[in-house]
Amino acid sequence: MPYWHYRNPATTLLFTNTLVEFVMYSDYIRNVAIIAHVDHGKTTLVDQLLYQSGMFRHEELDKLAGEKHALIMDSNPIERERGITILSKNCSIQYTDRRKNDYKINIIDTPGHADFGGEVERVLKMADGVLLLVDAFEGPMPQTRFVLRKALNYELKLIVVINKVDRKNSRPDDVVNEVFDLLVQLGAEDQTLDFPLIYASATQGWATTDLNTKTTNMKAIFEAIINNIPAPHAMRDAPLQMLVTNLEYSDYVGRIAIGRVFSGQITQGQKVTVIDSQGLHTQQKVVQIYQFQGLGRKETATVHAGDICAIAGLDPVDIGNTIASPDNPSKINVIAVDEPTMTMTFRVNDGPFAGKDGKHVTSRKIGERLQKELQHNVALRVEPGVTPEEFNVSGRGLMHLGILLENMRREGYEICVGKPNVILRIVNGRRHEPIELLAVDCPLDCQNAIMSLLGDRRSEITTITQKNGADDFVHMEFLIPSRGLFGLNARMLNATRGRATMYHTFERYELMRGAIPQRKAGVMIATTTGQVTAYALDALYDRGIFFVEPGEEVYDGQVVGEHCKENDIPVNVVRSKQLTNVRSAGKDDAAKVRPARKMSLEATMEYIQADELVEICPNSIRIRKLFLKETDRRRQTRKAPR
Ligand SMILES: Nc1nc2c(ncn2[C@@H]2O[C@H](COP(=O)(O)OP(=O)(O)OP(=O)(O)O)[C@@H](O)[C@H]2O)c(=O)[nH]1
Ligand SMILES: [Mg+2]
Repeated sequence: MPYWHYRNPATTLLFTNTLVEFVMYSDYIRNVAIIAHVDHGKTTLVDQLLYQSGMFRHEELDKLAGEKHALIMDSNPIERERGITILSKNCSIQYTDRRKNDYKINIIDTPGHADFGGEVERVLKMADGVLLLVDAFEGPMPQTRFVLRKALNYELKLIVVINKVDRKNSRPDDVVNEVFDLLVQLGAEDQTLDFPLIYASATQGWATTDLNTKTTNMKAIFEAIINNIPAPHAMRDAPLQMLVTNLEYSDYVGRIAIGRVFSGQITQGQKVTVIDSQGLHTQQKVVQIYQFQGLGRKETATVHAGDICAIAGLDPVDIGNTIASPDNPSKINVIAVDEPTMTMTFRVNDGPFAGKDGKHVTSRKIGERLQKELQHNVALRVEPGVTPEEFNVSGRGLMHLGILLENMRREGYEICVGKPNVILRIVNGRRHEPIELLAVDCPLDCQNAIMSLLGDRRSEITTITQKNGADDFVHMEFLIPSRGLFGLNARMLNATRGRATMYHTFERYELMRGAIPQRKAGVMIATTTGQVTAYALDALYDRGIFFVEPGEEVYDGQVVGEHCKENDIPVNVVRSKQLTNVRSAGKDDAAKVRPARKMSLEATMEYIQADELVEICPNSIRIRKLFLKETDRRRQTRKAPR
């Protein structure tokens, strides 16, 4: 029996009556997911709810916060570095209402970046309702639309939270209207259009139902959850059904399956039937059960329908499997997550520096790592490539695949990846391509530059608006082929001197549009293996921009810079000055060192062309030509169809 049960006077009275006791159990649970566009403040809000739950000392929580956004729930290293959420996470908060009833609120924080949309889809089935956060200045953005559409599909109860009302130029009333319009566009029913509404400042830790009445705490959010999100619909007498929505691995207990019990109950030591996605049944035994409590978990003997828990001892078990009663096993239907829209080839690093840096370099190791990733990365697909050294890996976007590569690199893998391609579909014999909804916010004086950039890329404009309180800014929305997004961010930042922001989310497949311009500039290719010298770079400075610095090791066939013209050129960047006994009079000997262009992993993936690869190693990221020898490259160009 969970501890909050004992503290509930209403329940204590009913202890003798097990039936009523059980009804009470799930009545005091709420399962809620927090969804929004990227950076609208989901994780900050969950952190505040943890602080204000009274379950922890503030100093305890302060110690758990870290790096860029100093958030507790963004707990993995890449999340901390980049200040974004990548994985959905559970926590559980105890809340006592005015009538002294204790509730357990299971909260699921989700990522807002479009590439991690699969993470949102994966967890929504655990929830009975959602808090839709919308930035009080930005209003609904592409990912707001995506996650809201998913929540409506699952028929989850909606609470709207207009967050960041403390922002100077916030425009909460307009934003509420925009959310309403979005709901109408998405075909929401009247009941949903009548959504409960809360205004909040997650950073300042307060929330209110009426903007004229400021508060000092988040009570309005807790109360909205308790009063509006339905208690889980739990059938006590029905046979056990639990849906697995996440997997973890522990060295001590092996696989841990996390999910929600939809009916019946699950008990330690119990025999269960695990039904996999193909409908195959395996008889297994539950070894341990944990319930979520605050940020941690506590072992427990039994979990009843309605609650979320973690189960150790089951293997095989996968996301989407049902854990059922052996007497009457039946499967829970899961809604399939969206298919990937982008694919890339991962291949063994066969460059001259292979194995210098990483621990895991073989195709077997890479294959095993990708299989492991598939177990929990629900939107990822892996297929064998044309040779045993290659794998075709598909995901939702550059960042989705980029984070996987970043993780592998940190774990000591070396990999080469080819140019990402969008996944086409053949519908009625005709090629269709993914189309994305792109939102751009920029100063008015950049509008023309952006329009011409996007006009080239087969996009069509759907909206142009100016937000109140930001008259010199314009908000534009476009429908654009996913292909057109490659390299767009860098060019847009260039064209607007970093003053534009863009976000995109997959919208639908449409008939293939025409050609889209590729990278205009050629590259500079190293002709000699060795150490880059300042002397050589200085002599070549008018040829373009270098990606390497003096002292770096490069090899023959490596791309070391961008040429200022359209063709590729070979360059010798390891050349050093001939030493003579004679000093040249009046000439400055010191070569000028100019800054190199350093690109992030994702930027290099966007940058490369079909005849290039990105070589990703634990301590370096290089761009290289697929064929390292110039003679091979020439032969290949001659073979290629014109
Ligand atoms: N002014 C203001 N800033 C806020 C508020 N809430 C969050 N922020 C800031 O917004 C930024 C993003 O916050 P996060 O909580 O990481 O946003 P998120 O929605 O979890 O982002 P993702 O998980 O990456 O989608 C941080 O810099 C926060 O400090 C708020 O109420 N007011
Ligand atoms: Mg977050």
